[in-house]
Amino acid sequence: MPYTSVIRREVFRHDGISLADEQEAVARRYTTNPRLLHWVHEMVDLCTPDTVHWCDGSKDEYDFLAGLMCETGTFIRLNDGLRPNSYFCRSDPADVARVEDRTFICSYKPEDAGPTNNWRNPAEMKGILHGLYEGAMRGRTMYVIPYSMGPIGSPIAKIGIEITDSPYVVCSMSIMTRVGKEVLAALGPDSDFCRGLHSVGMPLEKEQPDVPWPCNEKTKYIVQFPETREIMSYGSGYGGNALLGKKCFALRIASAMARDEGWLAEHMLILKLTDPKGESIYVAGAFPSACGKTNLAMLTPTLPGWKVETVGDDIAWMKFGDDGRLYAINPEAGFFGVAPGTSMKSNASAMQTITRNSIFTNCAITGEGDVWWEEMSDKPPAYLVDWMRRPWTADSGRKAAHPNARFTTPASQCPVIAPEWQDPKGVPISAILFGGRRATVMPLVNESLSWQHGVFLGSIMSSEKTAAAAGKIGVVRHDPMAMLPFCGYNMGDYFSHWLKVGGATTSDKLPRIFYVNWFRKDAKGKFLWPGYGENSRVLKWVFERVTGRADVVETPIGRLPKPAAIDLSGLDLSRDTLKQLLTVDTQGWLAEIPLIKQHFAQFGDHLPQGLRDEVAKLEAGLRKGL
Ligand code: GTP
Ligand code: SPV
Ligand code: MN
Repeated sequence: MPYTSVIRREVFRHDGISLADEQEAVARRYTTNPRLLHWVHEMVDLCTPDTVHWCDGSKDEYDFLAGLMCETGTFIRLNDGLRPNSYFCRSDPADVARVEDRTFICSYKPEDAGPTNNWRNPAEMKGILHGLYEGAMRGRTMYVIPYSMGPIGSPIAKIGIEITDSPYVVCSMSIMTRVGKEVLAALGPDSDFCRGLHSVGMPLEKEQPDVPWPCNEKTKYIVQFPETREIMSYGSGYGGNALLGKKCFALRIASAMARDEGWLAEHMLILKLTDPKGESIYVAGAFPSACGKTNLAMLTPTLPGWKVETVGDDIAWMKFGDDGRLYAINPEAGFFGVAPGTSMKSNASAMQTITRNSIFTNCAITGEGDVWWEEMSDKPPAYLVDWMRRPWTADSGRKAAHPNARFTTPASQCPVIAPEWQDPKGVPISAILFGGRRATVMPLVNESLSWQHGVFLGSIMSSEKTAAAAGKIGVVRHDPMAMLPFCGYNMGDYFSHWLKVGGATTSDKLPRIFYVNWFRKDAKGKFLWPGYGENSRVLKWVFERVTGRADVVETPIGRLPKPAAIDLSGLDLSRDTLKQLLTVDTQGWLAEIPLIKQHFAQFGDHLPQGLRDEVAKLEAGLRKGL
């Protein structure tokens, strides 16, 4: 077997040394970093895999593992004439999304995890997990994945090592991050890294056949240790549960690093917006899972002459530059995007990105060997096999793709990727958008009155739950800055950190903060705003605000555009509807006040006074308007 060193278990077991000489020699071919060698040794001892494979991130390696998965039934190679070098994959129906109730933050003190996270004592949790990991990789290969979040060598980038027993994770990580020998070279002999251990939690006994999607149906743990920058994930192979660079490292662990080091790790898209004269600004946007980041990041403007290019679609790491402005990098190298709803009409750039070299998970497969999902085309193909491996036709009365079906695709293939998307110094951010999925109350767009007020608007964000996480969908919950499932420390301290960041530079250098809502509905449940490419009309207003040109109405909730300031040219939307989208629903906002107070109360002393002041100001302002 190429690329893989075989551990001779007998030698390995009885001679008392933790790793066979052969294995040691192989490991040293990749790195001399003693911390890394030691940790891999320890994990081999604990998980007892049959073989160890050090990933080099090469195309050969990817092809080899994809081929292996085709043999085991995990992957089906799609028709090369239709979608070259792409694979179709279906998960176990018990493993389809992030599991928030099985996600833990294990800080030494419970108050450092805060009221919105599941806390466990780190030593106790490690005890439980060690029990589970013991022999967990029996019959499997252990893959060691060196990866960089951010362009290798960027001062904002960070290195992680993921150990996993899932070849699906290896292939996905090589699309989503920068993997390979260059990362180990950048790590060098002395540096430290974020440790991530992942197992699907399904060891194989002798002669036991494997299944297409191994996982542990009953037991799942997604665990972060923010103080020691460690991640341990057990039992799931899906998305953010298993691709540890993404939510576990780039958000939960990195948010704690950012707090310590004075920067921001956020659940944000990054886009470049260019006006018809060729002037550009960069905008970041935090919307909860499955609430439109990928769509906005790749938007095709309906306004002539305007251009949107993509820097990132899910995560932003932002640090101050020497000029006092916030610079953002996209720590990822690929998109793990929601498939259902993606079409040439809604997101042509995403459709063009996924034409090749992509992995499709929990979509449906056509008779021709291509993928399909709801709304990909007006008319579904005559015959499909759905994500549950059942025959499917339009009158089956169920969805062909799982609502959290996803594509995994290289960012470099995106036709509107910004040329500077890999610039190691990042791009300067002029505006930050916050927004959730709200059928009522929240207007189409609203600019904050100050940084503190903007942080307040972010802190009271609420949204209907989507299929990106397991559990009931549609329930409105507070999801501050779209970070509820991703903040690795006390959310009250996180608010303070945001306020502190605002105090670290002059206000003219700070991004302006806006709150947007594409999801307002009328009495019949129809979206009031057309969304997608039409959101360019709102981006135009944001651009004009940042460059000091658009008129506003000052209200207690913030600065709203004068209705005439939103460019509706060429759009069939009545001024009446626009008025509805842009008025302050005073009664609706007043009804939110007790909910905001209740939401804030959970943080106790950790809630910064600045945000308390903002609720009081908002309430007084609304009452005055009655
Ligand atoms: P994660 O990858 O889970 O973090 O999600 P995301 O924020 O990138 O969400 P994405 O852009 O994939 O959008 C998810 C869903 O929102 C899809 O079903 C889209 O069709 C829908 N959506 C996106 N933009 C709009 C919009 O402007 N209006 C409406 N009505 N729906 C939208
Ligand atoms: C999200 O849920 O916000 C995602 C998908 O981006 S996952 O990587 O599974 O977390
Ligand atoms: Mn996300």
